[in-house]
Amino acid sequence: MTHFPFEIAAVDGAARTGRIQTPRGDIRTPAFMPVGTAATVKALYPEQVSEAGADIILGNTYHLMLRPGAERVHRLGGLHRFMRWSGPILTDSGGFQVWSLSKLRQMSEEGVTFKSHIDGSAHSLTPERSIEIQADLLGADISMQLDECTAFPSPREEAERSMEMSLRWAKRSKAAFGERETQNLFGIVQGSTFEDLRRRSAEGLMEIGFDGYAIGGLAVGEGFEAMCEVLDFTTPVLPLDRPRYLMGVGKPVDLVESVARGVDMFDCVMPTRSGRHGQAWSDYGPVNLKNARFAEDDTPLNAAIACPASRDYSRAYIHHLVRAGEYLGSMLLSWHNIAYYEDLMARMRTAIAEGEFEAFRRGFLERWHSNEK
Ligand code: PRF
Repeated sequence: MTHFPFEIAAVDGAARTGRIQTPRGDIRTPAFMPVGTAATVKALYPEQVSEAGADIILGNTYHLMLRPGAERVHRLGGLHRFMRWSGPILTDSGGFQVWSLSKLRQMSEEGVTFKSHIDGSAHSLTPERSIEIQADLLGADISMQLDECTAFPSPREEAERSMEMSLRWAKRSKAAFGERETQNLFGIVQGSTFEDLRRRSAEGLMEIGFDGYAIGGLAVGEGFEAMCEVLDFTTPVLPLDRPRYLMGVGKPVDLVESVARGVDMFDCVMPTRSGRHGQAWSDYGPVNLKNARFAEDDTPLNAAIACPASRDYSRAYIHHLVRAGEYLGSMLLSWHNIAYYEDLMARMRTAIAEGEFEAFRRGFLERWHSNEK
């Protein structure tokens, strides 16, 4: 087995900081992965993403298999070369995106068939085909098993059936992946909000043996408290020495509370999507730059962040761009939001390394719940 080395430099409570060493560069953890769904972190150049502090980005099997097609990306040299991102890439397996985006999907033991949200054409994904797309054709550094994201709420019987099928798909994903020198494969824990199902899922995955363990099926409507509770009983079951990845999460406060519960990796469309919708993130929550109160605000979004979008442009200017529907408004806000998210991760890494994570967390929560912006 050739896990990427994961060196944990410091532990503070359940929180950990360290680095995952990949052939394409180190991933400092806790890590936030900007989402590059369609071979682009929307509205940003790869250089901006990297300079903002991202060590790794996420790509999507579902979108890339539909457009431009996984075989085409392969003929063009793989996803890294195609999009000019030389760092590590983690790809999601497609199950969740089929679930949330496609029309007329049909799940069976074999896999999932669905119609494209783009042109209605028919496609299918099996655990084996998802691995072929991710690892062989796109060339992902970290591939994810195909899973079924259980809807919330689900009756226990349904959550159990779904989790057991994801476990069988985990086994098939691992068999298809085989042993690889320079690529890793993560399993995905499901089981909805049921403690025994989450434990059974984690144990089943650990028996198969993965390079890292993701927690799926959260941030699907269960709410913040329930998500924290699931993390409370799920992360302690996972191996201490392998990365833990909470999929599709979240707001800054979700990241802080999840790191406190032992999560090492995150991805979310939040910073880029909300940037395109006129929002800027800070420790105090989101602010909408369209708001009239920014019309003559000559201060920057955040002078403490070493990113031009955060430091060198006034709120008044960004307010104007957003109001006028200018592309640059989306570009600057996406850039700032990625830099803010990466800065938040860097502050958490420092706090953990210094044994000050609880103080950081308290200070953060105070700012988050204050009414200042
Ligand atoms: N499974 C996969 N990708 C995901 C999820 C999941 O459960 C989620 C749930 N928040 C986001 N992305 N494969």
